Amino acid sequence: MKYFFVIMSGLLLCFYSDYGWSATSTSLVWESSYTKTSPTVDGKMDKIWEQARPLTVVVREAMGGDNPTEVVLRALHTDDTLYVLAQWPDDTKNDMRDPYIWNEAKKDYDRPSKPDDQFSLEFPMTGEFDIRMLTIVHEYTADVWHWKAGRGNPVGWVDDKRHIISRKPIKNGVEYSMGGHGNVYIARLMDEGTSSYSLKPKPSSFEGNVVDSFEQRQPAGSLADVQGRGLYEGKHWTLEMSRKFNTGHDDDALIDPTKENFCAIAVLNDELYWDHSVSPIITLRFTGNSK
Ligand SMILES: [Ca+2]
Ligand SMILES: [Ca+2]
Ligand SMILES: [Ca+2]
Repeated sequence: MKYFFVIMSGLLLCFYSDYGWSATSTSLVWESSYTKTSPTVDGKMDKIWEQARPLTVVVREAMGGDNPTEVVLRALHTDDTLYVLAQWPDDTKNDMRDPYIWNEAKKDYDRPSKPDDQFSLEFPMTGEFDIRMLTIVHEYTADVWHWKAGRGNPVGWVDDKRHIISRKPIKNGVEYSMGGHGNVYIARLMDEGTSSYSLKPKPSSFEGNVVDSFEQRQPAGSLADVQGRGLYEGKHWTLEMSRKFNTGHDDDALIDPTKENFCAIAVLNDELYWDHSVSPIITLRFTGNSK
């Protein structure tokens, strides 16, 4: 399948290159504080989070750079695990993805596209990291922790994925035409294992006007590495996520607490696919390590 991005005008490419999103020019430093007491990953800000220094990061629409939104990040770590807390404003709580909607005239359910709120944290694995997936300049693979309010969230799991961005065709890659500037191939892969949700068959008779089309389950394998729970309160999402520095799975980035680690975040507020807001590259730095 080939997609054409009319919006990928020369103007937009100029905007990108002027914005200077490169790993060498990052000025955003996100400090993780060492803790012996782990926070509980439940979307509620534990007392222990007061030890973590907040960092405010502005995310903007990946296409066009509009709608600046402030996300407050905090990080804590134990000897082997990273905990992150993210808080961002959102006027609309969307915690159901593509539900079945009863159609009274048809006496049947429809399943129109309806987004759920999402957040992602990405770490580079190989190549030249860039938060923009639609890039003809950089090729890279990133580890992506992709939280979805309507899918893994009810059971406290985050989709653990990889994004592979290449200028050459790749397995499971979708080809994108960059409006005369060449092509880019993007694969968005789930880690090995079992995801925390699956598609539920359409109900054969009336079960309510809106019925969730996903059911949750216990994940397994490399898809059971990132825990996360978001809570919506006062027109904000508060999300806690955790993952071991080293999962032991080769489809995950290794986080080294003795070094600076590059990362970036993205927010999807009632948006689908390419509509999302991204941050500049952030430097995650670990302080107070006990060993
Ligand atoms: Ca908590
Ligand atoms: Ca929303
Ligand atoms: Ca994994």
